Amino acid sequence: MTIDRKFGMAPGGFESVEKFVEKYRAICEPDQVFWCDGSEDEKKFLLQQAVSAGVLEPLNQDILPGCYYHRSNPNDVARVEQCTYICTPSREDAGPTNNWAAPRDMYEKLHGLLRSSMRGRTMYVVPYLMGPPGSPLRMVGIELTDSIYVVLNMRIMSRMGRVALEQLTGKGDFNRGVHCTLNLDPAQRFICHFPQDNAIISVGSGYGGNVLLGKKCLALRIGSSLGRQQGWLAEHMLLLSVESPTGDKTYVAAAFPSACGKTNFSMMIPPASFEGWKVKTIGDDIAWMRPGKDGRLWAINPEAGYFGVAPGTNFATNPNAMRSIQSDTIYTNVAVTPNGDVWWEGKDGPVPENLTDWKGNPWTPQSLEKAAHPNSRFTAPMQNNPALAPEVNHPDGVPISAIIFGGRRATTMPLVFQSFNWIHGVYLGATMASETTAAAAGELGKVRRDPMAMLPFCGYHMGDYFNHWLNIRRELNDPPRIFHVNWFRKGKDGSFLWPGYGENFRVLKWVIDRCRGRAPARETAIGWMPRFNEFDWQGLPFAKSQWDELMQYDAAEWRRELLWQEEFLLTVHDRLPKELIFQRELLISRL
Ligand code: GTP
Ligand code: SPV
Ligand code: MN
Repeated sequence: MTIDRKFGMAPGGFESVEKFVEKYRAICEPDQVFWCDGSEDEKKFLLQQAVSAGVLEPLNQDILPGCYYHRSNPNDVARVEQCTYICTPSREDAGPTNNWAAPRDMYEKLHGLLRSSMRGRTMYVVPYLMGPPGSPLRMVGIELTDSIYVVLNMRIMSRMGRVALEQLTGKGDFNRGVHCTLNLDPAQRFICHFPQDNAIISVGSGYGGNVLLGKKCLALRIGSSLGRQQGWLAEHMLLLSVESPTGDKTYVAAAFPSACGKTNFSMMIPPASFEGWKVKTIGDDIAWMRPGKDGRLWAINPEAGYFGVAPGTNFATNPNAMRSIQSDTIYTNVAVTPNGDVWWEGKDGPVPENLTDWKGNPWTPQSLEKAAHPNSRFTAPMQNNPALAPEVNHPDGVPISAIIFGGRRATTMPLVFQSFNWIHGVYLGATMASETTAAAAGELGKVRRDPMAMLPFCGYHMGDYFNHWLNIRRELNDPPRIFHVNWFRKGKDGSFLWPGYGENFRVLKWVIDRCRGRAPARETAIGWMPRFNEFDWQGLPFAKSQWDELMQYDAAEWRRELLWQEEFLLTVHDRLPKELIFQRELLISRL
């Protein structure tokens, strides 16, 4: 069978795409080159191929129509920060928070690994568009990959195929991405970014953020670097709209680190007592934001699907996610039931008696290991989301009123507080910390600094990044208000003090009311805070004593926190904006 094919049309910039493909065809020497057009026929064909190659397993098509299952190599189930490199000409430009390698050395090493690497395999050419067609922020990427799983995921996560080629400008300014699975040897796993060439090369992995190059690699690492040069922001943020009973809409962006609640927050359903309030999803992971002509900050979601955490997802915590993953979804590393349904820890209903776990082994409730990997995921098209906001396709995006930063903190951080102003808000983002999760390989539950949830994703010097945030303020005459939240504070018995999920709407409503000048607050040393009786408690019995525990800031804990913050700020000290040092001094004197 021949699947060597190309498009009949020749949109602008097509020649440079061909040159790029030809360059890596010559290096990788695939048996064939397959140009993806994004059509339905092609999807059917690729699914068939993936199933016959054993890459995907069809799930029960009566329960989960169009859904497939994929199991990763157990050594390859999360992002790998230690193998991720920013290859700028000078080490200083990558900064102390990134691994760095000289571009020439890294190209040489990677091209060595890529040489003849696709013999006996197919090289797929995946043109993809990040952002709505016609958006001033949109970006085209071409990902070359030898993984059919990557192609089928990119098809969900981005606007893939013809639509992307049609957005080429003819200046050759598309992202050049190369992915090769190699033999999944962790010693030969490299996720490398070349911002000055708008290029990415990823080898030795087949998993999510390592290989779906439009997502973390382009939309955040390369994106943040381009954003700095061009005056916009690429952020690890969800985007949502809140519609009040009277019909006014407020748009909010929120940055929480990986596996800290973005997908859940972006799809939340307000508690029943909030009649007439609606929350709609614009994005669940990434936001590109630029100052508009009107002096407001406008945001788009560059993605077209959700690569979401499965464990903990159920009809009580996130009904909209559950409805989004009933059809045309790829499940990765969850457990499978004997009749071809999927299961994970924290799914609705009783624990099944017999499962095949994420490693392919038989599993029963007595098994000591988890049935689903803690970082098991679903890949679902955003069109499946019943709460999808129509604005998701607006080329200009939506004007943001509030930015929320939040981490996973068992102690220290209250449920919510508001910054005094933009610079103080940038300080809150810059000094954020969170417990590590299964989304990245490494130790779990360790508190680490994760500025603006961008520690693994900022493609340049973190000090320059903070400066860029401060500079953006100059382009705004109506800047978003900035808040800090923590859904994960624990009481003395180790359980969460706050119910979270849909109940987070109460916090969101306070945030929106603050932006609209409708809610009072108390000025404290750390920021503006709601009082117990100023919070909207309709439908939720919540004890004042629990609220006090949830909202308190303890002087001893904060002294320790400040020392930690300083430790981190010292690492980026050479390019740290002085404004942030002043903020720290102000905070100390207030405390
Ligand atoms: P990435 O896709 O890795 O960027 O993660 P994310 O930020 O989208 O996190 P997600 O919404 O998938 O949530 C991650 C985990 O946190 C899941 O297991 C959720 O069940 C849990 N979680 C989300 N929101 C809350 C909350 O409000 N309270 C509590 N206790 N847990 C939550
Ligand atoms: C994250 O880790 O923040 C994710 C999952 O959204 S991945 O795409 O693997 O980066
Ligand atoms: Mn994420």
